[in-house]
Amino acid sequence: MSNHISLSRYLVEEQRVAGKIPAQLRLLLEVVARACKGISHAVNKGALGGVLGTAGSENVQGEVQKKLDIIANEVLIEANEWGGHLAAMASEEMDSIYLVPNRYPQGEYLLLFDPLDGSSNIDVNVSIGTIFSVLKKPEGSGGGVQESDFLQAGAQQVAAGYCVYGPQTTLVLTVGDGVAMFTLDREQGSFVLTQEKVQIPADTKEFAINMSNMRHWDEPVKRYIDECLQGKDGPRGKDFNMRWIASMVADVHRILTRGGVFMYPWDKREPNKPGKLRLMYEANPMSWLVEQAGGAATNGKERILNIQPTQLHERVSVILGSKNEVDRVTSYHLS
Ligand code: P6P
Repeated sequence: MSNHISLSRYLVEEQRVAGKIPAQLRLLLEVVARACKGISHAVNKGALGGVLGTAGSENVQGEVQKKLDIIANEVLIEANEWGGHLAAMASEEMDSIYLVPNRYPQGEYLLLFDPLDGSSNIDVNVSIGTIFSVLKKPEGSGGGVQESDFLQAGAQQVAAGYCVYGPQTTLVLTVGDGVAMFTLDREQGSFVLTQEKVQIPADTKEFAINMSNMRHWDEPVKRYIDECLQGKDGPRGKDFNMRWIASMVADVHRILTRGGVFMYPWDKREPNKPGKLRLMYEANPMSWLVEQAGGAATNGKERILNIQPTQLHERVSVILGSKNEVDRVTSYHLS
């Protein structure tokens, strides 16, 4: 019998022993994990399941939707709407918020998600993932939930995580008590604790950025990357490695596992947009995970978790990972 701790037992102990989460939040996280198992199953079928390719539609971001984007979104909605722990949901794939239907009990939590991040990698069999963030419905918001109820700074999250669908299916979660990783045991059909109290090294020799955008970057980012590229003969005095998977979940998972700095900064291609990545359901959950693992996350100028959102699908510049590197890049922006 494995001596591994199941996700369920971990969450019960976070509720009972650590007093970190109430029962309703524990139930919500169990349901999200179950939905991720269902998405993993669909993803793993690939061409055999007829789930590859585009759906012939666009999302609110104006991006072509893949069939699996829509499948993953539907799995999350259907799994979470009836349990009584949620008041509403928001998704990268839906223009507006999704209110829990009146035929189901209403809960006190708001669930936000990118149902399948990195979907440009689906058809080429590269790791993708689901990112989720949990907020509490504001007090006194009465029966109805408005989009404005979702517009809370990332520091207000009560749970955040992702599930990466790669060689392993791994759920990574924080409820404010550090970061824990759970690997899907397909024989048992359950997530099993395989790492807890994850720590990101403060220093690194590995950066992640889409180098093809170099000519569009602002000067502080150009300076930082140029210094890395100069290697041990340059001001950093050491050689750097580069990775870019074009799947934030996979890049962040690597950073949580061995350190590194991930950057998707503002660039001149669309100067009126603060960045490419979405604040509410990509940057905020990933930033909380990274901070809970001892790392840092800024938009170049301020802590991402302090940003007060004004729109549900707003974008943000992201620099996150090993604290000393994030601090350096941020200092270049502020100098
Ligand atoms: P690019 C995926 O579409 C995503 O939102 C992130 O997961 C990823 O880090 C980034 O965009 C990749 O962007 O411009 O390199 O394709």
